[in-house]
Amino acid sequence: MKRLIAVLLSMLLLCGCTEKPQETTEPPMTVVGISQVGAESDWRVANSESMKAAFSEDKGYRLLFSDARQKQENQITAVRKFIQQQVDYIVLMPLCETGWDSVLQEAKKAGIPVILVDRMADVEDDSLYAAHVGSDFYGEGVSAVKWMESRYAKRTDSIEIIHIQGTMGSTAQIGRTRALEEAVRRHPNWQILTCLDGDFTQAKAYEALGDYLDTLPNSQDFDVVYCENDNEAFGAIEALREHGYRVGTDVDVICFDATANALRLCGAGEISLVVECNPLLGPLAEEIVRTMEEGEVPPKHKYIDERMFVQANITEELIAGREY
Ligand code: GZL
Ligand code: ZN
Repeated sequence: MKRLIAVLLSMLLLCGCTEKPQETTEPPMTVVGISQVGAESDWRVANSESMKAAFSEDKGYRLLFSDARQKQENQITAVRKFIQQQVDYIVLMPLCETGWDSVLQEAKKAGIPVILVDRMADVEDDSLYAAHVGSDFYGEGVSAVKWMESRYAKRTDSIEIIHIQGTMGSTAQIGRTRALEEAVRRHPNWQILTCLDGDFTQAKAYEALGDYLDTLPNSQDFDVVYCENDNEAFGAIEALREHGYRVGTDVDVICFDATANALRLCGAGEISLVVECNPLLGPLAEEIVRTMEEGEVPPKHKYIDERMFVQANITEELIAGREY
């Protein structure tokens, strides 16, 4: 009899049917589709890293990440793919402001909330996105021209400015350009010598400024190169040097983002002013998703605080202490 019980027990143990079946207690993953502009600048690389860290698996997210290589049509294709994949949320860093209405209508029809990060999308109906988190690009430009006003306050001769713009039609370019153009209208002795398209990249800024400097009579003086991001400043400095200009002495280079390399060049006196544009937007975007997961309504717009740097307030410790 004992043997029978022993055999029965071992059979029970073997089929494991003595334990309760393991219920999977993990909540389902939240699937997030992210459409990123590209990898055109140090800022963009830091922004991508921040987004990937915020929407990580251990926080309960399955992340679908698409790099559009700076083409809006690639972003639209990616958003359509996310809709087909029925993701829970779409996070879009829009390359430029226009051209989003129809694809965001499709997302709305599919019941998928869209969160705009960094730049803005200019849509007829702002119910096409649930929330936006980014920078006040016009405010960044105003900070830069305020610094120029104090720097050149005593000058009565003309202040010649070379303007290298970022990706045309992007909110960052629109805001930073508007601030400069308004200031030039305010100051009769300020003059924009030329406006070049740097597309937020080092290579384009180097090429565009180099070509322009080739057309100038030897050592024509000008006062400022207003670069709409750090990487354009890196390219501009190369071109200025190759044309015999002493950067920081003959000409002031101004830029936006405040990545580590730009801060180092500013600390060395090569870049005169760096206006911060914070790429660490991942946690703020994730907070929006979490708010919506909890059935709450997130604020429509959230702007991240930013500051300015000149050589006097830059130290190695400051640079070492920053996340990008
Ligand atoms: C600004 C961002 C801009 C950065 C550039 O928030 O959109 O795009 O200033 C980046 O470096 O390419
Ligand atoms: Zn001058």
